[in-house]
This record gives sequence, C-alpha cells and structure tokens, in this order.
Amino acid sequence: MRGTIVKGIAGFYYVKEEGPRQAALPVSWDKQKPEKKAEAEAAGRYGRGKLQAAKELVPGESGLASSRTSGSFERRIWQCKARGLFKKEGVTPAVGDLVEFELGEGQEDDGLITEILPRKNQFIRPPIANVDCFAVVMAAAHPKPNLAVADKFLVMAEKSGTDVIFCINKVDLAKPEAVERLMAIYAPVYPVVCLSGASGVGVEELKQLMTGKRTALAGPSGVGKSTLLNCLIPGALAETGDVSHKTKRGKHTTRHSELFDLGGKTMIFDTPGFTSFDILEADEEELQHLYPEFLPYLGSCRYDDCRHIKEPDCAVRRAVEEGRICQQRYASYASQLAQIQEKRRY
Ligand SMILES: Nc1nc2c(ncn2[C@@H]2O[C@H](COP(=O)(O)OP(=O)(O)OP(=O)(O)O)[C@@H](O)[C@H]2O)c(=O)[nH]1
Ligand SMILES: [Mg+2]
Ligand SMILES: [Zn+2]
Repeated sequence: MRGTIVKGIAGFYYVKEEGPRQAALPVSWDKQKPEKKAEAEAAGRYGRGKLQAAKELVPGESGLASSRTSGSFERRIWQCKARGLFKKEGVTPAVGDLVEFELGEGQEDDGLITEILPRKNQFIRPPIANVDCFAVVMAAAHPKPNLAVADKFLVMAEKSGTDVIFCINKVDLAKPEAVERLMAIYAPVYPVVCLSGASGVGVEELKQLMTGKRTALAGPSGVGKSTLLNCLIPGALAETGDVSHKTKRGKHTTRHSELFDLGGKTMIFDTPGFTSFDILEADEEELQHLYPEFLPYLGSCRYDDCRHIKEPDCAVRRAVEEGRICQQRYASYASQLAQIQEKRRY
C-alpha cells in the first residue's frame, strides 16, 4: 500500500493511505468503548494492522455514530514502524514522506514501512519532507518578532526553492506601527499576509495562497502557528499554548510535526517552534543568492567575488544606501555571512 506520513512519534509513523476515501473511522480508536469497537469490526470498518484514527477525521465530532450520520469520508491512517534496514542505511522517515507500507497479520500488529519514495526536498528543522511552500509566521507582538530567525527560515526556503508566504500574526495585539514595520521589510520581497488567529482576520487570504500546495507553518514558539492551523482547518484541533509572561516566549506546545489535509491537494504542516537555530546550511558564496532582492545587483559590483561588506564600488551596498534594498535585510545578510565565516574558521 502507498501513503503519506502525517505524523511520527517515538518510533511510530502514522501513514494516511492513498486511494479513494472510506467511511470515517471512530475518533481516537484506542479510547473507544468495546461495544463500539465490536460494531466497527462487524461493519468491516478496519482492516488488519492496528488502526489509529486521526483526530482530523471527523471534525468536531466523535464516535462511529456521528461519523456515519455526518456521511464523512476520509482516507484511513495506519500506525506503522519503519523497516529495520532504514536505520542501518541512516535513513529516517519524515512527516510528508510518501511511502510504501505493508500491514501485519493481526489486529494489534503495526504496519511496516518498506520504502520511502524519492523526496522533492527534506528539512532538518523542522523535520519534514516534500514541502512546496513555507509560511514563515511571526507575531507582530507577544512574542516580539525575531527577524534573525525569520531570515534564517527565508534563506532555508530560498535554498530549497520552495515558495514563501510571510505571515504577520496577532495583528489584534500589536500597534499598527509594529505591523507596518514588518510590512516595510518583507512586502517588497515576499507575499505578506496580516493575520489574527484570534479573530480570523486574513485567514481566507492565507488559504487562497496555500491552495493546491503543501505548506509548512514555520516560526518561533508562541507566534500562533497551531492557532492559525485551527482557523484554516477547524477540525484539526491542534493543541495551542499561551506565551509565558515571564520569559515572553512560547512554551513549545507543539512537539511533533504533523501534516493536515485541507481538501483538494492542499495540505498544511504544523511544526514545533524554536527560537534560534545555528545551522545555516548556506555557504559563503551562495548566501547572496538567497536574498531575492539582491539578485538584480549581483554581477554589477567591481569585484566578481564581492561579498558586499567592505569592498569598494559595491552595487548591493549602493542599493542599500539608495533605499532600494531594505537596511534591515542587508544587516541580516551581513550577520549571517559573518556567522558562516566564523563557523568555517573552526
Ligand atoms: N491575541 C492573539 N493571540 C493569539 C493569536 N494567535 C495565537 N494567539 C495565542 O498565542 C498563543 C500561542 O499560540 P500557539 O498557536 O500555541 O503558537 P505556536 O506557534 O503553535 O507555538 P508552538 O507550538 O509552541 O511552536 C496562544 O495562547 C494563542 O491563543 C492572535 O492572532 N491574536
Ligand atoms: Mg504549535
Ligand atoms: Zn558587492
């Protein structure tokens, strides 16, 4: 059988099978009453292998009866382990992977992932694969926007050639100036959506931009990624947590990446937030190409190997001075370049 890994926890992978949709499974199978289980078995509602009904199957409802009456049809999700050989080969299945899997003999057996199909791309932070687009989420306030982290996500997205949507969330909490500042920096380079996961402002616009793609919500903890996911897919019921008043940071509520279905070909990854990441997988020469607004000027500097820092007659710095490249983004480039050079020294 073929399917997509939608979640992975502690050595288990939850694989959503491909193919026609089937009658929805009971929510949280393991918690079902025995008589309901018996009923489902009698109805032939699950096959071999241990079934894990995902919570998104029947939005906002629970139990078999409701899934029947709601007439909801979904693809089944199977709990699987990975073939032992993957480990030997140093391969780890990732959320978003398209896989081949087999089901065990008994009801309680886990399925077995036997093959991972070639990936379009793969990321370490967050650990996901086959991403078409990154929605980089920053809160305009609470927590304060961390532009260094935003620019690292953007560089990562550019390097892998994925699309980008820049999301400014919590506009209901922030002063208009804070939102405008972020707009001024990012709107010249990327599509920007102003959002409030609290009131739903901007969610339709974001949904439009995500249509037909697999988009990963990425950004620091507490910016509202899971809240946005719940707005986009009301049945997703992703867990959300508040922002600590003491540290002014999120509480790392989402611990595992998970892939949700919005219908059609639209899928959304919710990912755990983190506030800093040191691995910037670009090299010194490459970095300048990962700032799209630099591209028109590359090749016009006096030196071919110009890094746009101190070199004379530099077209990029001229563009910064003349306001054609945002000062903040240039500073971020310079800081990332310094980090890459520093790392190379060791
Ligand atoms: N006022 C306001 N609060 C929001 C908004 N979006 C999210 N929140 C709140 O911000 C807090 C953090 O939201 P989450 O959705 O858990 O954030 P997250 O980005 O998923 O965080 P991690 O899972 O830790 O990475 C919660 O208390 C949300 O209710 C918004 O647009 N406005
Ligand atoms: Mg979350
Ligand atoms: Zn230059």
